[in-house]
Amino acid sequence: MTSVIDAGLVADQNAKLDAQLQADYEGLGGMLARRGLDIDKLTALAQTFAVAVPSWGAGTGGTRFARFPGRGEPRNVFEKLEDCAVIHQLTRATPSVSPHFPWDKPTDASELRDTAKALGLAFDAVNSNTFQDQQGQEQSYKFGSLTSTSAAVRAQAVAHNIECIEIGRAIGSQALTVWVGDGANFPGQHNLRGALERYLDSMREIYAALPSDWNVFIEHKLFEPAFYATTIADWGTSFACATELGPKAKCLVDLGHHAPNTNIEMIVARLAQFGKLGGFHFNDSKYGDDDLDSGSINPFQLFLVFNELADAARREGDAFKPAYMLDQSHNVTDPIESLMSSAGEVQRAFVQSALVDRAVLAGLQEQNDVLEAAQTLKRAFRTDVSPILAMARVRAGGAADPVACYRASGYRDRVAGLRPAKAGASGSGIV
Ligand code: LRH
Ligand code: MN
Ligand code: MN
Repeated sequence: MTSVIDAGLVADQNAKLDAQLQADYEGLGGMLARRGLDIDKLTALAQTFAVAVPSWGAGTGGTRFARFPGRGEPRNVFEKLEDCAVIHQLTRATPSVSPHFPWDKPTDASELRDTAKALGLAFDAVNSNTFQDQQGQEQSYKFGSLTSTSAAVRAQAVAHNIECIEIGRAIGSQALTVWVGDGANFPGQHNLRGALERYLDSMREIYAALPSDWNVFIEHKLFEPAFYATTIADWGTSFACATELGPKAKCLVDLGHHAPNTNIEMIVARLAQFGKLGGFHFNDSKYGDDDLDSGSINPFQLFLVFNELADAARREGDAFKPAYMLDQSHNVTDPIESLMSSAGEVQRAFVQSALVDRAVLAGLQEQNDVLEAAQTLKRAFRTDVSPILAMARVRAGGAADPVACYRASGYRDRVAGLRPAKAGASGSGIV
């Protein structure tokens, strides 16, 4: 595996933090031991955690309103992979990348697969894009894609999804994520039922093209760009469609795609209970689909999601393997730093959820000891597991402090010299 950041520099940076980390680790280990928990087991557990990086998160596409180009932005999928390799090298928690087509469409899929492999990366779910018109495209998605009233538009959108499956196959992916912006901006624009019927007809064709070991993830989103009635607006519609399509169809929960205050952990529990939890797009939000870094606004919600995942894993065993992916994009931080930070925050919630003694919690719930049950979760959430996360990284060859190490490496300066700045323009096309 090629190390993009000099391994000697990582070792030097870690050495500087070693004494401090050992002391913090011992202190936390003692505290956890008093709670009956073995810190080394938790560190080993932390090392099993993996979350995929969204290729589009490596750019500073930013907001829907403007582009403020970042220094050294990747100009193509190969440069995005290089940035993703940095993220994985330092965090050891992001061994795969989720590409988006046609943004990342390769001229040679095997070259893409081999480049990723050489960088120590694999591919997670591939994403299709029928929410945007591409240059030279025959039919426009202005009035919808898979739900369009035009058979020609639907056929084009279906063909694009099938092409995504073909590219995905060639690069070793095993899932297709379908998010469509289709919907209505005005009452009366759509026949609400008719649009969903057309969606299902289109999805049946895509489903039929899935290889036997593939899944299709249906990603719901409450609103935007459709502001009156989005066709796949909620987990209920997503669940109904996934059920209608068959066992390879599952639901994908993007944390930012719900109304404020929605109980997302309960959605997670419901989907897991009925075998339809396909995966996640982790991010955070205050208002809508804000695409902020994971854990930056509501870390307790993230913990509660992982609390449900831990419960589901205990019930379902090894068969329970939802796909973990990040989905974030904004333009006020260095995307590599933000993605490293998000991966760490999701991993933190995963480790914190393992601090909950599920048998004890079940007993408290049985006895209706509400206060102690709530405190059990709070105690886990309040525990600062940072030394476990740092030790997990160091033991796996990563960085004790990924952001500090990345800054010390001068990677951004180096790529800024190699990758000319893109002009700022309005409308990034990132949704
Ligand atoms: C839609 C979405 C979906 C897209 C990505 C770019 O808002 O979350 O996952 O593919 O953004
Ligand atoms: Mn998403
Ligand atoms: Mn989104």
